[in-house]
Amino acid sequence: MKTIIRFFALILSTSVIFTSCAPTGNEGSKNGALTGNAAEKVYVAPGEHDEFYAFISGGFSGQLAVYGLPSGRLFKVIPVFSVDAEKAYGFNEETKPMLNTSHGFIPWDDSHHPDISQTAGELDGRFVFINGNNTPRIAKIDLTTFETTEIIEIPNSAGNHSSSFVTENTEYVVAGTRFSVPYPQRDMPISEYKGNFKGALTFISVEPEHGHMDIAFQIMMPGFNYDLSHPGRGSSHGWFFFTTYNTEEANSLLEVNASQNDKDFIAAINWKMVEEYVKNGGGTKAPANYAHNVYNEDTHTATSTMKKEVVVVDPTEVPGAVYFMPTPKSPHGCDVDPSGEYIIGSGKLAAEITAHSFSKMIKAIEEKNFDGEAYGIPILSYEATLAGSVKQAGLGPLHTEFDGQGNAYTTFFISSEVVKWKLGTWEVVDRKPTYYSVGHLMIPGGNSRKPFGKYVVAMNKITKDRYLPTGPEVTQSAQLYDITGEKMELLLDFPTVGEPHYAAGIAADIVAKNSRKIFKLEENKHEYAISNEGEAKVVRNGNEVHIYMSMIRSHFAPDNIEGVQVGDKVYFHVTNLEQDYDVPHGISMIGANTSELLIMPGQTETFVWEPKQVGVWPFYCTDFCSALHQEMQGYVRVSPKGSSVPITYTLDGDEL
Ligand code: K7E
Ligand code: CUA
Repeated sequence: MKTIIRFFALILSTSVIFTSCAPTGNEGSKNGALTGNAAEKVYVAPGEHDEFYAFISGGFSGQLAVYGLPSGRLFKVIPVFSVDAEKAYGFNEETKPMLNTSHGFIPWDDSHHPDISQTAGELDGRFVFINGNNTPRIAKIDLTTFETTEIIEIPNSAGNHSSSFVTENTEYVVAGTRFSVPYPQRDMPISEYKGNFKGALTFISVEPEHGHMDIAFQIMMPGFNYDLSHPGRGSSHGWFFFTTYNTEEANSLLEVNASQNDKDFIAAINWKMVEEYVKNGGGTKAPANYAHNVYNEDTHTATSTMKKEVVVVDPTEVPGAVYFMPTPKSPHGCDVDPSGEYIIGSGKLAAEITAHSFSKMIKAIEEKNFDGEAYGIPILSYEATLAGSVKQAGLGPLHTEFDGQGNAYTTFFISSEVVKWKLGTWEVVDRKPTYYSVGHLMIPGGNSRKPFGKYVVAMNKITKDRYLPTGPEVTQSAQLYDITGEKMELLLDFPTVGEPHYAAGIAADIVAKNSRKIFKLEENKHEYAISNEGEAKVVRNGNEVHIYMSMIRSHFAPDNIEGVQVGDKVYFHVTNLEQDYDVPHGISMIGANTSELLIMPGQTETFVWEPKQVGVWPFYCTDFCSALHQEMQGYVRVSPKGSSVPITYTLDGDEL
């Protein structure tokens, strides 16, 4: 038995099987038999707009990238969990608090699963949420500015992977722990994992008007690994489903020791019941320490608050709220179809895809059709909840999406393909190769009651020979398929930034009309903002020098500054006075241990410069903003420490 598992583990962990093991009906050519008009279908003429936005996670880049579909054109990389010198995120004083955690300032994370906010089960296009795996966090991106405006750290959690999926009215965004950890965290032998570690499933409430996040409660589950999740919808709204692996609770050599059980579980959580329980005073207010970081659009500044308490719920104290559904072979993906009836579990080591039925699950609960329990949580009989399974679909199923027409599409990592099958009859309808080793796939609106259909995007781990080589490190990629016909059609390969895991897509017209063009100067409440050049000034306060600076085509005010000394901390507080669309200015200072600032019209940003050398040092605009952009520059005179040179500066050519 162990050798067989080892063999599977080896296949899983090593390279790609280039041609599909299953019958493909495809000639294994490099383009998957592109038909003549594929180019036409992805061609978006110069000046024309794409039909969909695709938000594709950056994986180990920690960011979220925005593409257009069907063109695959990259529009923006939104910095979320990692510093980004291009946008000064994590470098300027305003956004540094966004990356604060209980471990201090953390400049990076691993982001996997974006999900778009919903109203009544349909995408409303207000926010995108995304998880940071490594130092557990959930971020919210505002789709009027395409900027990260809130990050909340998740306590009692580790490898925040079964995250960040939203319920159908965005009541909650959910964060589930991949790694179980001691609860409360403490110094203890790792060998005592079993029975002592816990897996927190965290429900973060999202306030309807502004989307403000707050941890509502954490359910302390047995010490399994909680891998992925999706919300119920329609009839199953009010429930949330999480795949688990390592129900063996092994703590070493998991590739063997966590593959012993024939079935792991999908945990079904009746969150409405837990919500009610907490509302009535249930749960324990437990001490905790986690950061809640909020970016304020009026002050253009983020603040970080450390929170000290979280409501913790023991699932055995809320009978009827939590059940386990046995699911074969270390399931990874956990996907719910648009009707809410089918819950699909993809066993990484299984040859078939398992579909549970929500209505059968409810019946099994009513009839107490149990097959034992785990840590006091009832295990439902496998046969009682099983709706059906897709047999011999491929090797290594990972994730499933839906087109809203009764079809499901599942990725197979090992056999590198997307397989289309029918909900209810479980028959395979079509299969197309991916290049290569596909992870997630995405149909715009796939995690909602109303998918848009039309396209599926497959996101691949490996590209090998698909693009021009760029040394040992080659690009990751996405592939676009037309799914309007009975058979899928490969249309396009496009490179991605970082490793794409999941993505979220939405019709462009829902989002584009709300996109901000400028920030209004009169609404700028930044502590160091100025509203015209006359307010520009330089103020010394001990060894701190604060420069209140403005920028407009094509000069800075002030531009010449004297009286700065070695050892000073010089704060450049810079306001862009422009009120036109698409006229940012930048600023950078020689020897500054930070990035440039790229400042949008009406916005104020700050960087700190600590001059180390005496001399006269220039600064300049980094964004080619006008014909006289090269003239947009200035000087700072730096004198020795203790020098008697007074603070002076020039405004409009006059020295003050
Ligand atoms: Cu399958 Cu992190 Cu969603 Cu990647 S995970 S593939
Ligand atoms: Cu301002 Cu270039």
